[in-house]
Amino acid sequence: MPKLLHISDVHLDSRFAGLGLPPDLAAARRAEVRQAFTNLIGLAAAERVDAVLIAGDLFEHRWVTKATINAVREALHGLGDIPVLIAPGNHDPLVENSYYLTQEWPGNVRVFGRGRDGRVHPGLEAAELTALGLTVWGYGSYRYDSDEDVLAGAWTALSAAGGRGRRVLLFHGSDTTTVPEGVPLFQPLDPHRAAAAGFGYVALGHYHGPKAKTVDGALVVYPGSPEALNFGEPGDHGAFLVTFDTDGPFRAEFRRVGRRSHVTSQVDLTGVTGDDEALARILGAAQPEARRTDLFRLTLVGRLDPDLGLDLQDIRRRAAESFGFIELSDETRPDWDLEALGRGDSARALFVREVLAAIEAEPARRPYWERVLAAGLSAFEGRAVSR
Ligand SMILES: [Mn+2]
Repeated sequence: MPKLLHISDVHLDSRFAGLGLPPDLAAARRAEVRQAFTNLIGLAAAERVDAVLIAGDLFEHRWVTKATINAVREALHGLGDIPVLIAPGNHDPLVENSYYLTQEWPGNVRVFGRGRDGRVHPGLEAAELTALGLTVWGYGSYRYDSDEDVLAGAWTALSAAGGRGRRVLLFHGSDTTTVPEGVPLFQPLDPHRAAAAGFGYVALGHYHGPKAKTVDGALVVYPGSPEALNFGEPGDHGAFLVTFDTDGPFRAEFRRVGRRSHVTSQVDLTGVTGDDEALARILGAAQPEARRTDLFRLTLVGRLDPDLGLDLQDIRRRAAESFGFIELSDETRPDWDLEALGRGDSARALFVREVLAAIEAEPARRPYWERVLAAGLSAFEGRAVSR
């Protein structure tokens, strides 16, 4: 049974910026991304796939080194006669000095959008995989930003062309029926139109979480980044192995490749009696092996005895000894007895009643008013404000 490997969004040589990673960890993550790509090529060879589809953002054009590009070319060359089809995305677009254009690529590699003259020729192109009875239509992005419906003109011609059902679309863009929060819209694609144009498998890239769904009989898949790139990319990461019969539907099986997960969660400190117990709760957020490997962004929550006075700096320092990477933010709140504190004619009672009224009037700003309350009550008691 024919088999394909569908990869996307490897983001080789991503800087891992904006995460607050120490430089050596960011460098380790870049090496792990390179390793994830090597592992995927190894998977393609081990599974004896008939073709490899790369749906864009293979590398970050702005940061990728020549050494990385050479390693990629060598790895793809190592696949021998297994065809590798690449549809560049918005991080590795076919700009003038793109390595896709300036470098020789092995004979088994085809980059959609790169003409025989080594220049950009935008538009949807067909690659016939005759041995598989499959036509892969691909589009090479050549811009960093584009909210243009670049396939708009292609659908009618596609509907008229032969080979329905045994067609694959390889494309980097946004499935307009499910746009994840915070992901910029890039080359919008309506999967219903792709299904109507006869594509049985829609091999997408751009969204970084793995997703597979059936739309009007077409299997529409985002493999996601094989190694998670930030805290917006929780869960398992990898690629999809795709199989199909001559007449049957396409099937896609997820294979995990990513080494480290990004974990965002809360740790409830309600009821702790001191630093040691708080630390124990934080360590309890993950298994010891996961603490070493995965990256954690934990928020401390819950209501604490106002007299407890946790030493957060010390807790942070001790937690860091057990975690490979941990970010701790404190959203705990003192467990004041507000009803009692708000009774009477004291300035403090008046203050408490005013703040409670403000919270009631502006529930959306509750976190702000609770900080006001904590600061004010601490001041009334001559206590230092923690944070
Ligand atoms: Mn991407």
